[in-house]
Amino acid sequence: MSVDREAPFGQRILLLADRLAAWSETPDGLTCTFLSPAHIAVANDIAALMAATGLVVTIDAAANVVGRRASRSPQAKTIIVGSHYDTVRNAGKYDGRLGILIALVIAEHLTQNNVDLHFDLEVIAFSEEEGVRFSTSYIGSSAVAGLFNPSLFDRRDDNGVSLADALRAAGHNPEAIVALARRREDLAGYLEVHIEQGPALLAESLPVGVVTEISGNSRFLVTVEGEAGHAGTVPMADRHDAAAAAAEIILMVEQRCRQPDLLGTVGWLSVPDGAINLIPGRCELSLDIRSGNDATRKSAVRNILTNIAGIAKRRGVTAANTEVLDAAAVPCSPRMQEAFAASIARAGYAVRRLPSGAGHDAVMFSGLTDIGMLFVRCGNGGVSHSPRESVDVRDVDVAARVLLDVLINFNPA
Ligand code: HGY
Ligand code: MN
Ligand code: MN
Repeated sequence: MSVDREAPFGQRILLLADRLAAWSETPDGLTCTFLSPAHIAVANDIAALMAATGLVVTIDAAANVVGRRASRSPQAKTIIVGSHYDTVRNAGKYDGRLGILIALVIAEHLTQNNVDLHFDLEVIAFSEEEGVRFSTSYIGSSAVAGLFNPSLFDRRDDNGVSLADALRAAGHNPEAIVALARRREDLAGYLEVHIEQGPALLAESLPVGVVTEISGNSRFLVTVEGEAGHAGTVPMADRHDAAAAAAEIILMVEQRCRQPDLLGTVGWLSVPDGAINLIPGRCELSLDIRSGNDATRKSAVRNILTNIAGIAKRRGVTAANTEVLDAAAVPCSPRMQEAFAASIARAGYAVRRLPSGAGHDAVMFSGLTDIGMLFVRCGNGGVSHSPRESVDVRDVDVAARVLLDVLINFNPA
């Protein structure tokens, strides 16, 4: 294939994204969840790609793929550039992976041109950010940031497999995860390039943007227990229908979150062992509440949990809530925002700063080092978490050049 002289980095990166997207748990579409065979295959493929670019590669105990490029400076600090390689179900090809591949191609370019950055560079493909298989996000990045919670080892997937057993089955030692934590004093920063997953850059015809902050996110698993019964014999007034209660909960969440800077979503709903002629005795659902303002988010969570209890009481069912994520809103560091803004300006583009409604691995590093994120314009109205996710090769090339410029101009002191 001829090199796209207009966008050589972009072209190579999108070809690699296609290559990684070939590994999926489903015959149609892209699903790549934590430690599935497809997930393990992608990790091995990323490791091979990293090694081919000259990075020194390890797959760590949390299944992160880590490629290191040492500086010639003694006692050099490290800049981590990363994102995640797991996906949601029926995903797009670029969420997470684009950031890994941009970092990988730029590391390759630096090595090919014998550039010493005066800091060590770690390109990290994080293993689990979406929280699909074990309903817990950031397994990979929390391990590297020293925030992994060992109580998660007992968390079980839909097949009853524990996280610890899944790690062991994939050849990892769960007890080694704690040692993955990076030390504050060794880091000079964390950078992540990610698709915007929204319409702002598209609406303003901009290829890239500087992320100012990442929204806070509360997530719960809710189990509603009612009373199963025959659909043909139990009078409506005598029912304790778990699914009908869940339906009222969903509409209440939607109503409560209809205000500025607040989002509420019930992403999945399940009636275990349901049947067409059976009154649902049990219904399981997820809650995802987000805001850039933590007080707004916490207030909404309190109201929603109180309202769930009220709905349950009135309907004669029980509702049990398990919190699976409580991530505060985090700012991107002014230093890293300025680094990206200066590089975007040097590249000749307007500098647009925007918040992220989506969560990212960067959240895990916000208490440890300066974090910065660069968004890349999405097509198809900005859609993401969908096979319709799309990026333009020239925008990807711009993003790669901006990252290269940030790294070359970064003073780790
Ligand atoms: O849900 C999120 O914000 C991210 O895609 N994990
Ligand atoms: Mn995602
Ligand atoms: Mn993502």
